[in-house]
Amino acid sequence: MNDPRTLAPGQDRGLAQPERRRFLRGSLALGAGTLPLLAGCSISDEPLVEKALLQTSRFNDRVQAWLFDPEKLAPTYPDSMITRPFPFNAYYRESRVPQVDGERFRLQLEGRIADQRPWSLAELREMPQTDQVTRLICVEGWSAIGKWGGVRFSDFLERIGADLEAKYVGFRCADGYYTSIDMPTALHAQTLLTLTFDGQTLPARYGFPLKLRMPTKLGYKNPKHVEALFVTNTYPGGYWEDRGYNWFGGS
Ligand SMILES: Nc1nc2c(c(=O)[nH]1)N[C@H]1C(S)=C(S)[C@@H](COP(=O)(O)O)O[C@H]1N2
Ligand SMILES: [Mo]
Repeated sequence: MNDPRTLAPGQDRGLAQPERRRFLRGSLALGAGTLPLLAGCSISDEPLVEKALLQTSRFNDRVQAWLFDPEKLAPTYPDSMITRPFPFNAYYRESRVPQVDGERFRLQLEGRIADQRPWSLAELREMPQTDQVTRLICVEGWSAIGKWGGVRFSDFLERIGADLEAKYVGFRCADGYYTSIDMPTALHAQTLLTLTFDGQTLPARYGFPLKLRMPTKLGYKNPKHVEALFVTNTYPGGYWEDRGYNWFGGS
């Protein structure tokens, strides 16, 4: 379902090629000093330039601080500041949110993970739970405060014998969405594999049955409807990341 090609015009908000190039060139101004690679190379040398700009774009991302300071905590808020109603966002409209059967659901584990036994929701609920009230920031220009609860992701990765020296954790979702994160963020104290929103079972629109919630990352890095995760050293990309958004995507 939710093949982007079947969406109404304008609904796939991916960056078209010219926009993407402009987006990447925007980082030239910021990164000129760090681009010796570009000296003597024509700006129309697209693949090389784009590759350099993409690297610069990543390097200059204002959130790179997180890469070097994994101990830093994102702000948390009192329950009274929770945004109600909390906004919904996806690459499709709310009526097309996937309906996942929680009884039959099993989280699939792949890649550099010692114990790849799939997990039921009941088993995940038996692990120690924690919740936090944090701000979700969407690149489309809105932010909202919500309360998510679940398993600390670092606890889960340790429990399943994930290779914590690996570079990436990738996610596949029930709606075809996918994304991936760096291991330091996966192990960050505020990164939660969430089962609840605002004290209730995660509603379908906010990602039932599982959403990976990271207050240190922009909205698009927080996958909803997670059905499989894998640990890898091969760059996995992401749905919006492959359409020009920064991979690191911190907030
Ligand atoms: N599976 C899936 N996860 C997703 C998305 C999506 O389209 N599908 N959109 C992302 C984006 S861009 C945002 S801003 C948040 C929105 O989460 P919310 O609906 O709980 O506000 O989900 C993120 N995770
Ligand atoms: Mo977003």
